[in-house]
Amino acid sequence: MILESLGDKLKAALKKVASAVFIDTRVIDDLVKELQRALLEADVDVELVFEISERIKEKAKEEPRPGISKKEQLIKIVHDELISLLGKGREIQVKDKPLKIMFVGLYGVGKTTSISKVALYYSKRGYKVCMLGLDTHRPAARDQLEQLGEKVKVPVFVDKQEKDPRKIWQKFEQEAKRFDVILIDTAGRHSLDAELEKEIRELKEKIRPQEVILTLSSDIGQAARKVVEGFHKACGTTGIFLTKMDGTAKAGGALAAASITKAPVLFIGTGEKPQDIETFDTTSFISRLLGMGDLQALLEKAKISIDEKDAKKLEQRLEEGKFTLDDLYEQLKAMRKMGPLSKITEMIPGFSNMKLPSDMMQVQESKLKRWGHAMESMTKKEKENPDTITGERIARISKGSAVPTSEIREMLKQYKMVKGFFGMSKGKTMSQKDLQKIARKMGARGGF
Ligand SMILES: Nc1nc2c(ncn2[C@@H]2O[C@H](COP(=O)(O)OP(=O)(O)OP(=O)(O)O)[C@@H](O)[C@H]2O)c(=O)[nH]1
Ligand SMILES: [Mg+2]
Repeated sequence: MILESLGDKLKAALKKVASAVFIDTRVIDDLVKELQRALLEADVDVELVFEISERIKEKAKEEPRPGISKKEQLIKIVHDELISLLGKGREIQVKDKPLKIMFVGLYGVGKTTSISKVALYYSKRGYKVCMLGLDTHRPAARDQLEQLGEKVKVPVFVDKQEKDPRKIWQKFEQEAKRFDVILIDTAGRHSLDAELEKEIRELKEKIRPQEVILTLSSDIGQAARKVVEGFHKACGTTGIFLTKMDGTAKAGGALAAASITKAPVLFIGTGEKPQDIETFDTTSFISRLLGMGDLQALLEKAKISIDEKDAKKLEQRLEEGKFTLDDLYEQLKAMRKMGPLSKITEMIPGFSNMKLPSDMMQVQESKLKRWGHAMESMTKKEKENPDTITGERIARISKGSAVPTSEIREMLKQYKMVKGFFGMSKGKTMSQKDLQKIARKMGARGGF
């Protein structure tokens, strides 16, 4: 897939959001950081990356609409911001015939090749298409266009003697009117210098095309902004043909720069052959890039295993220092559904960089069941304040539930441990040492 590595990085960042237990500023900051790294690696303009980061942080502060979880809201914000980063695409309609499309761009970016691709695209759709060669700068340009015309079976108009492209247009203007779509090839330069600017401006005035398409090579990277802005200023580009998408991981720069001038990417070139053309639809491109299908599934799964409201409640209880045996039990049940705690702690903000032994907090299903039974034999007060459970009470509970006293003691120890564990980590990052201490204690008891 195009921009595979950018896609992978964005997907990974969003998956973390989807599986996070709480969405707090740390999750948001981490997400933004990862997004920045991924976009910069794909060569998106630094300023644009900064803008998108700020907007995501700002929007993430808003309360989600009813029925939408904080997670879904955050993923939607990223999705929408990426779409706005690339700009809304559009389809060129062949309305007023002939539709004149003039192609401009620097040397060797793929103008002539792209014209033959667009020619094939429209002729396949039943339109009468012709190509007109106005690149008088490079001697071989007109031959190249003729050859491409033969390949895609579209008539080509060229004049190999005439040096002034405006005169060539004059000569073929009448004849070209018989066609639905006229595709006009112009000359490139190494940079958008005064000479090129003058040439395309004069041509545009003379031809009055409905569309002026800037052909841009997708490996242009950070330089894209300057080129896009320059051409837009010189000749009011209406859209972009992005070439060579097959050959670069850095296309993010060119893609994102397109939105700067509101001249969207209309087509992308994905190879050297005339059929290597795709129309560009921002929404579906972004959905593909982010793997929205996968993400949706992940969100669903996360919803089943841990209810966000419950998670919030738990967070609050922990903050207030109220953590009951019921809470422990519910958490352990939820964790069983989601997988080992070490996996889950990766998703909890603040715990993400802690390395837990993989079997820590793994409670066997059967043991968890017995703990449940023991809890049924406890009073509400006991569950809310397990520290008050003395040896005598343990014996009573054991009798009532048929759970051995040793297991009840173990459960109470676990409770203390988890309470301490969360209490310690809330609001500050635990050191690796703290953690190892706890892990050793827990591991030694072999419980969860
Ligand atoms: N891989 C790949 N190569 C492409 C693509 N588009 C164009 N090319 C190649 O890029 C090279 C330059 O293409 P041209 O169409 O001659 O470029 P141009 O902008 O017309 O060049 P000048 O007229 O000299 O300014 C050729 O070798 C094309 O085959 C694309 O989408 N993918
Ligand atoms: Mg050319």
